Amino acid sequence: MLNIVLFGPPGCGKGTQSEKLIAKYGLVHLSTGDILRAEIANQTQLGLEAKQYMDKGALVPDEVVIGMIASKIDANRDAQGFIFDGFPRTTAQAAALDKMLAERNMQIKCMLSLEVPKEELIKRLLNRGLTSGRSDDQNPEIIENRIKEYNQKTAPVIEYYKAQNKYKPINGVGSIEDIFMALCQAIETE
Ligand code: B4P
Repeated sequence: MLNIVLFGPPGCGKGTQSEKLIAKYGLVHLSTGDILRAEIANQTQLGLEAKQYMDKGALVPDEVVIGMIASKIDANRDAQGFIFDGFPRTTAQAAALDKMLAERNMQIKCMLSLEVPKEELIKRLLNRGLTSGRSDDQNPEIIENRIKEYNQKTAPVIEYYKAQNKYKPINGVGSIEDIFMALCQAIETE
């Protein structure tokens, strides 16, 4: 089973590259951002709570996000593997994911970390904001806050996977195709 964490700051290309990896390896896509946006669109209790954080560019509380993931894994028990996109975003989420997977005799194979400089992230997100309709992509201050949240709370997750020898940095600047090839190579040279 091929279980991959696709990691990196907001706008680094996680969603973009996930689509291509899914098509190539037949994996199930678990994007916490997409799940949360669907909850908001359906105006569920969870969505209403998450929206307050997402609109500010803050992370949604761990217990809310962790609770969403186990049920998604269980709904896809015959999957060939999963891409975890945008999850884990804190070390508490990373530890919870390991526990959840171990209980199901599964584990993470590697963490692919897309590395992109801040100025490029801001440019990409503002550009996506022109068409995405996402309020968190349209305001430079909110984007700054998302990057700050990443640096403070999410970047430490790298150390968690480094300690397990699963961290693989990938240059996230360049053509989408070249970056995809680098990701595939990292997966296949395991
Ligand atoms: P996410 O939905 O995960 O969104 P993201 O990080 O903004 O985007 P992603 O990284 O997937 O976008 P991509 O680069 O592909 O999170 C949104 C919010 O949800 C968070 O702020 C948080 O509030 C909440 N949340 C989600 N998960 C959570 C968790 N686990 N815990 C707590 N809170 C959570 O695309 C960006 C743009 O770049 C696109 O326009 C794309 O076309 C472009 N692009 C991609 N690759 C490119 C390249 N190589 N060159 C040029 N442009 C490129």
